[in-house]
Amino acid sequence: MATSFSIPEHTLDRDCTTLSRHVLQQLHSFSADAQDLSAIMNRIALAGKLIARRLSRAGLMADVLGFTGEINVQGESVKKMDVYANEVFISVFKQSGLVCRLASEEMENPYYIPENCPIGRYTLLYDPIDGSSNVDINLNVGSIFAIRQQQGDDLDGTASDLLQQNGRQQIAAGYILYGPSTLLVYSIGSGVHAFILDPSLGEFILAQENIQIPAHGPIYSTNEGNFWQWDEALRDYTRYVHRHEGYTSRYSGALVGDIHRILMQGGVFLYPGTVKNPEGKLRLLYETAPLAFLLEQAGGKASDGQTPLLDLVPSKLHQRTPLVIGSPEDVALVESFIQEHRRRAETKTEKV
Ligand code: AHM
Ligand code: MG
Repeated sequence: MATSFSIPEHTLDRDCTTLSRHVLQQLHSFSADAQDLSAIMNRIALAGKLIARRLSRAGLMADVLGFTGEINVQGESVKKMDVYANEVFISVFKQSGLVCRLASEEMENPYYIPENCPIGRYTLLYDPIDGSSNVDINLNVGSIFAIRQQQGDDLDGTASDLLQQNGRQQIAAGYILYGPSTLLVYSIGSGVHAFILDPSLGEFILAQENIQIPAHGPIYSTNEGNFWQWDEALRDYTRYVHRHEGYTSRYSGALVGDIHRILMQGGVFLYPGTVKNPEGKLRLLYETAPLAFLLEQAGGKASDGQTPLLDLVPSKLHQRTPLVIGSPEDVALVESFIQEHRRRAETKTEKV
């Protein structure tokens, strides 16, 4: 007997839109390059699933939480989850034949795929667990990633080609947010798309396509405990938002969650230089450049306060940079305070 019940076609279509299928659709191609990119995204997704699984049981298992007792190349105490997540990315890519090297916040030098393993043309740059101070208290953390193509031979094994490229040479970038659900947001240069991990399927399923950041938003997100260490321009901006209606402060201490909120609701995230760290805290190659690539794809803006972030060329692998990122109008407002202070400083110097 015929039934009038029908499942809306778009619901099933969306449920079947997995990450790897989406990448191929975005590239409008089944070429070898497209297949490679799709496979890389699939491996990143696998790393995300493994990390999400461990995080979800962290408090129940021995030896997951807390510090290893070691200090990393950044001079920071290493957490057990940092080491685990770093190893997960290496492990999922080692035999893949997709990348030639991986560079991360947790390794002083890039990891080169051993010669007895298949070697690809791409480089994966990543921060395996960003905001790891949140891990032990069961709050959100994230992984950040970018894909670049190796330029030249890198025969001396110093990855010097990475120090000649600006952020516009990224092929893809994104993050995985480990929150109430696990969310993967990525761009391959044609919009920004979000996927949610469906634990019953073990797949990232399309949740939102072509995300656009609002031109202006109410949120400013920054560690105001550093106020005393900031330039006067940043202090003036902070005073401005304190004295005007319509602003609200949100800061979790984990970049991925804070940026995701701004991507969805609008506003600005700031991590400026401080007295202790004039270049700020965040690293260019695997934190700020991937996020800048992503937010620009969503219609946002990112800079170090003066120069567009994607124009910066690193001088070392773990280079840090100040970060102003978010809705275009809000980033422009912060930059206007910085420009005004520069103009005043220059006029003063001319008069002397
Ligand atoms: P991490 O990569 O060592 O975790 O450091 C990066 C994190 C960001 O997620 C966050 O925005 C920032 O450090 C918070 O720093 P602070 O505690 O100085 O506000
Ligand atoms: Mg980090």
